[in-house]
Amino acid sequence: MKKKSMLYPGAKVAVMGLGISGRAAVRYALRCGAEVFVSDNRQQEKFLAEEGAFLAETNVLWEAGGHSREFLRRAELLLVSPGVNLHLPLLSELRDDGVKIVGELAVAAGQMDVPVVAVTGTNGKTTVTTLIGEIFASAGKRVFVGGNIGTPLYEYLLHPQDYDIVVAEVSSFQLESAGDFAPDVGVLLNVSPDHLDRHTSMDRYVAAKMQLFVHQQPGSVIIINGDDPLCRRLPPALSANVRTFGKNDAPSALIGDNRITLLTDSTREEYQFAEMGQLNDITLMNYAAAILAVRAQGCTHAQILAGLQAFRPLPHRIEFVAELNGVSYYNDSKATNTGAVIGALAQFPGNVILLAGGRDKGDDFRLLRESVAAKVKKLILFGEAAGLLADALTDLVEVLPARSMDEAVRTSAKNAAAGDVVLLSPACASFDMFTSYGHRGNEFKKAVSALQEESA
Ligand code: UMA
Repeated sequence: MKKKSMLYPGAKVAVMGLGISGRAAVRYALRCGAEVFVSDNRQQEKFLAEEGAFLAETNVLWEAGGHSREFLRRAELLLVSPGVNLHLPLLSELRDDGVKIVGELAVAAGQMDVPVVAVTGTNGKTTVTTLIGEIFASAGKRVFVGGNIGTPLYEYLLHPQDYDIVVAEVSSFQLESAGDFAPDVGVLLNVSPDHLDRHTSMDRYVAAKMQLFVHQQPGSVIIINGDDPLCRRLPPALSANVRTFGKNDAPSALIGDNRITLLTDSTREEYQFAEMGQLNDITLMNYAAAILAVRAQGCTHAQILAGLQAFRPLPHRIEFVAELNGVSYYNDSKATNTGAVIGALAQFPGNVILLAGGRDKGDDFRLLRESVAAKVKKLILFGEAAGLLADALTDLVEVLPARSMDEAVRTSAKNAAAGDVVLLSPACASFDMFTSYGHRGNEFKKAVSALQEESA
């Protein structure tokens, strides 16, 4: 049942951040008849043309170059973008002024009268969200796929009549300001250190992830990775309707050799993937989570298999790029934390030349030591975090520096022998040298193509 909306005609609503989420928040708040004003900490000269045009078109009051208490305290409700750190002192002052501070999940909570499946986790969120969306679509449902994946939930709220079901990717940033957001099905894929520069400790990061479950209603479903000790840290009050996936401790979805078996007290349902080639464990774990989620919403075995078969893996995730002189090149640019790199290295038998580096997010690179010692023969480092990575790993493996992606790829080619794997799996954010992880992965692919052309 729908709750009363936080946004109503005449409400004074401020929006912090004029990015993708903030602009959608403004559109939704205006649609609700609110009086809207916007605050962004970038200087006005740095606004993109589309952002300037948006401000002109919506004709909202705005401030740039910082957030001021005077401007924002006039609001009764402040909608924060995910990138806004909720521990900013200004936000405490505004709370003291009586301003209610929430994010997009809190606004959407209680406003969605269709089933909601929400997916979080350190790695794999976008893949599993996309996959769940595709299975629902192949089962004939009109599905809204949004959240951290790129389309804010405000866009759903603007056109709710168009959809039968919502699948939301949700980040730890969004969960910190989620209010009583309560999905019908909540999926937690895995938890390993990430974004610790913002969350400041693992306990806080895990607590943010657990927010996905704390307001769920009786009958809602919790799906977690049963092999991940941090996912198993579910508060005891949340133990009803938990389904697990993994290899150990009798999970609800058991990962086998290129197959997944769903097990209940009375039934056994097999999903075999022989015709899709040999799937690695990361893919099987993602598939298992997605199967449990769509099964909880009534999809049949046949619909699920059809959706899985139609699904194409997303780029930049252990993506095979080329083989050149017997050396295989893989682009795993989406690996922006140590957990993702450990998962990627586990997929190769050894002889890996690893390309890593970028902007540090507070990760402890010593977590890579065991995997690097076991699998990596040379380490090529670039970007701001190259020194930190070298400090953590230099006694284990030869380290070579690179100033650009092109140089990193050329150095790896010079140092590789037939049978080796060259893997870009950076363990860091991309923003020191690239505009996004996609840009970084594309530059890697370009550099590999250049080598191919030269060798041809
Ligand atoms: N800003 C402020 N004050 C602040 C911080 C930021 O004014 O204190 C302003 C910036 O100047 C900029 C705007 O806010 O104008 C950017 O807002 P934002 O960082 O929240 O980014 P959006 O463009 O709104 O995109 C956000 C998510 N970004 C982040 O979580 C950092 C996107 O996830 C998401 O796709 C989008 O909303 C739609 O929901 C991106 C991401 O990197 C992909 N997510 C992280 C991840 O996946 O690991 C969590």
